[in-house]
Amino acid sequence: MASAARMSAPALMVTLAVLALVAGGRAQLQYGFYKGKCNASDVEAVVQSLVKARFAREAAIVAYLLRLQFHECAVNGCDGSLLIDGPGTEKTAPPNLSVKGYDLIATIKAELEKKCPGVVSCSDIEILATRDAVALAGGPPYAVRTGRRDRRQSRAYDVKLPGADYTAAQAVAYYTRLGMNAYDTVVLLGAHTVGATHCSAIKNSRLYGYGGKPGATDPGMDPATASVYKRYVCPNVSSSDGNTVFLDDQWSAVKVDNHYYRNLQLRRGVLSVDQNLYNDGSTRWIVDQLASNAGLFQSQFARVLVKLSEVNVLTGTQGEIRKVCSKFN
Ligand code: HEM
Ligand SMILES: *[C@@H]1O[C@H](CO)[C@@H](O)[C@H](O)[C@H]1NC(C)=O
Ligand SMILES: *[C@@H]1O[C@H](CO)[C@@H](O)[C@H](O)[C@H]1NC(C)=O
Ligand SMILES: CC(=O)N[C@H]1CO[C@H](CO)[C@@H](O)[C@@H]1O
Repeated sequence: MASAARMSAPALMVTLAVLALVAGGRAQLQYGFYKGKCNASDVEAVVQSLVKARFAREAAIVAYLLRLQFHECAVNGCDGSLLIDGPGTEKTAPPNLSVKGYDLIATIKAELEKKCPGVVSCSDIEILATRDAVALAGGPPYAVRTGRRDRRQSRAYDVKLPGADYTAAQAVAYYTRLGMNAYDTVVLLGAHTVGATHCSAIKNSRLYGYGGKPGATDPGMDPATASVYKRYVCPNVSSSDGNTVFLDDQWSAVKVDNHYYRNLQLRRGVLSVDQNLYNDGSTRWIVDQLASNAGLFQSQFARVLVKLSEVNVLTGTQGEIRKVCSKFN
């Protein structure tokens, strides 16, 4: 083929049109996909107003939605399959048992079905709602492309999510399969700037049985922090298993900021996987860079959330637009 530089303008346009047709075999996501498709309603504005109302009542919704987007997109792509109810669906897999926010997605869907039935996919609602919650929580505003469709399949045995005790190398390897690199991985884990876990996630592995040794505390945890956890938050009794442990400091638990990385520098990461990003020399520089530059974290966080939101999506005539997010049509 002649190079574009040597082509006449009409020849170039024909060439571009042919290329567009070839690419069009698989429909693409696009900005403002729903513009003009929902009668007089602005779909993105409807989503945003419902997220805003929920955020005002419960700011932790930002954590629920971020985790929901992660669990959705990491398993067969951002396809709404996490939302399906019933025996053996993705939702029933152990890591999903503590995912929350399904009710908000259902509320948004119901509202949009009233305005334009069968138009807006559940997978797009998940991505738009997360985007809106992140901005409300002080995170970066960012544009997302839409036009995702919902998969007609959801299987618990497809769910392979990373472990809380992963090394940095294991975490990076996990995200490499999703098209991410080490830098992206460290930025993605920055989602742990919001939300919480439970004592059961750290008692045995970090506070009372590190390395399989009874009574051992993870030496990689700042001793003062470990002692606060042991004394006040997660005492060594089984009744503390369900106690809340904020992944970032309590005051920052619903704020999307780079404080998480500063905590890692102080060896106050909560999950082993968090602290490992700093302990490992191959990712430590990324933690240091994000910790010292709040603006950089904001722009990078937006970038990786967009990247995550486009993993293995269905478009065009693939899948379906569900009527109810928890059920196939
Ligand atoms: C190696 C990767 C990751 C591991 C091992 C991991 C693990 C965990 C664990 C164990 C919890 C606590 C769950 C509980 O106790 O109920 C948690 C919570 C959370 N995760 Fe992750 N996670 C990872 C990556 C991500 C990513 C990529 C995101 C989002 C982009 C994310 C967002 C969240 C949020 C927001 C919470 C708090 C949820 C809440 O407060 O309800 N995580 N994660
Ligand atoms: C517009 O609203 C009406 C009434 O809800 C509905 O029947 C129709 O399908 C809507 N149009 C579109 C494009 O969704
Ligand atoms: C924690 O409790 C268990 C069971 O009661 C006990 O065997 C163990 O020694 C305790 N560990 C520490 C570090 O206190
Ligand atoms: C939040 C949620 O829907 N959790 C569900 C996960 O799966 C179990 C087992 O099917 C359900 O009981 C939970 O309600």
